[in-house]
Amino acid sequence: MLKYLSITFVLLFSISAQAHHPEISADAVCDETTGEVNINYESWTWDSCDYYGGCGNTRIDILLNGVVIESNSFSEPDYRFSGSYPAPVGAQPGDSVSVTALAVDAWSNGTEGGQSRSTSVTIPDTCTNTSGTGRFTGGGHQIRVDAVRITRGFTLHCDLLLSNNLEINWKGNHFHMKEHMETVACTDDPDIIQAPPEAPVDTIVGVGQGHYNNEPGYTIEFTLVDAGEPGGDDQAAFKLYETANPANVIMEVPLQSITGGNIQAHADQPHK
Ligand SMILES: [Ca+2]
Ligand SMILES: [Ca+2]
Repeated sequence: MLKYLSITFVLLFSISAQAHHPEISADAVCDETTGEVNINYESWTWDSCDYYGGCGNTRIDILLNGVVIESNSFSEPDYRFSGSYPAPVGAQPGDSVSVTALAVDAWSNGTEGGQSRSTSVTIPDTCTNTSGTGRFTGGGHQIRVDAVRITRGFTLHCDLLLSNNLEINWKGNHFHMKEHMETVACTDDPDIIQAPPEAPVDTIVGVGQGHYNNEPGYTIEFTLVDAGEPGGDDQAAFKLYETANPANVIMEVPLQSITGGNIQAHADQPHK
């Protein structure tokens, strides 16, 4: 009898190991007063607490288009939480935005984390976001990552209202961003210490268009992370492709530590 019970226990435990995951629902809602789009989400534990006993989790990340924007936990009494976050700046009506809940920590019964569930929302016809908080600059020396250099210093604002500059050189090639199209996210990860200086954000993920070797019609996707001073922990990623033919990738550098220079996040500054 004891053996039978322990086998049953092992069986139940292995089922729960496969079964644990967060659930997610989300809506994109236009605030008619501010004209801004917010993404309202709710996440809850899939687990039946009575049955599996592992419904708690101390860290559930919420991601928009793959970028962590907030973290919370599943805890008593209802093992769920909800929140609201501005939709990506520059996203157009009809664009789809993915919303993901990811279990980062282990579940309360010891089951490892890593499970995720996603849904998507559509930017409404009635409004789009144009304002964001914070900006990023490259100070001091040229920023290097892999064989790619950001030259002339750059300025990238989280919103699309102010002037931006991004110029990249690699292996004799040149890209100059002419228009910052979309800020997918400007976020502050509590695990990343961006100071000095104090700044409300540490990561920018954006999309722009510009000239590749003086020819128009190219799109750049970029990620820049400020992880403090001097700059050795800062990270960058780039992907440059033909706008009309995204499969034609001209240059791609996955997210990695920069090997020279310094990325700095800042608070907004009154614009002249
Ligand atoms: Ca941070
Ligand atoms: Ca830095």
